[in-house]
Amino acid sequence: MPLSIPATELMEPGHTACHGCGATLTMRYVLKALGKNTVMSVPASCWAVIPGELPYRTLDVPMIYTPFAATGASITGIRESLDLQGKQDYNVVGFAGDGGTADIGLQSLSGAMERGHNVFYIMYDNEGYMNTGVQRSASTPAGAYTTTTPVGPMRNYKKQPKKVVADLMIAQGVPYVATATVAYPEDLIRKLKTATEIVGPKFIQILAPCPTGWYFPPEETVEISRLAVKSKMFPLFESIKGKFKLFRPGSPVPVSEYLKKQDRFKHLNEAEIETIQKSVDERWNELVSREKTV
Ligand SMILES: Cc1ncc(C[n+]2csc(CCOP(=O)(O)OP(=O)(O)O)c2C)c(N)n1
Ligand code: SF4
Repeated sequence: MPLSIPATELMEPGHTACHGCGATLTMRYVLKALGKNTVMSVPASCWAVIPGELPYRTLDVPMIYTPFAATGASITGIRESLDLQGKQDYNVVGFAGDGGTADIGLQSLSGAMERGHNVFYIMYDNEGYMNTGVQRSASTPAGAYTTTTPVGPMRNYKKQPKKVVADLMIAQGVPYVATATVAYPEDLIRKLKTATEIVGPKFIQILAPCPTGWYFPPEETVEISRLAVKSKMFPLFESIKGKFKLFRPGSPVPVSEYLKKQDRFKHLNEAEIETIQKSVDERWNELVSREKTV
């Protein structure tokens, strides 16, 4: 059977990620889409560890480690320097976790996008600071247990809603903004390829389930990322020069189907799940109306 995604592998075996790591699959698919003329800038995160140490690095593309807050600044510098050398055919990619994007790198990201550089920024969204022990980020969804939102007698789980960086980027007028997830590699790769055709800044937020921090068995990564879309917890959309398109899952499921697969939500009672369902429905309706108004 012919493959529906590029056969090229630019990620070698032997990485140091946990079994079933969605962030690792994300990198693999991103490189399949962008090809070998790609330069990666990675801040402090799981991905600063996953490729391993020289000379055993598992990526077949150049990669620079950048300070946690500086991914946006670093990709614009790399872009400028490649352009000066006449190397316009290189893709310059910031590849950062949600902590490094929604929280600590947001100013640098926003600046890079505002200056209009021809760069990609990929946010792999594992919804927490996983590399340092599963702390909450602004991108952690409401209801989740993390080590900084513990669920003891105080039921002090994450109470604030997820900050959706893709929404911020659309509001800022970034010409290409999309969400994707590893359960739909064809969609993910198509979005990256569409983005390649746009000269200017591109921002893609990719849901990357983390068995270690979401507390589920490693073989369920793809199923859980599919349920994130079907339950509308993580809607897939695309905004091309302001034109907004929403993907409608064929057989939607209630959020409980998604939540019950992950022990980070196991403390939630029925009323709390109902509250999450309501906020998911409200956001979905808002996205549907956004599609109609642009
Ligand atoms: C300025 C700074 N603060 C804190 C750290 C420690 N640190 C390293 S990785 C990390 C978590 C990164 O979280 P995220 O960006 O979500 O990526 P993930 O670990 O989930 O892949 C932290 C806090 C650091 N390296 N630099
Ligand atoms: S902690 Fe999560 S994101 Fe980090 S390597 Fe393990 S599975 Fe991947």
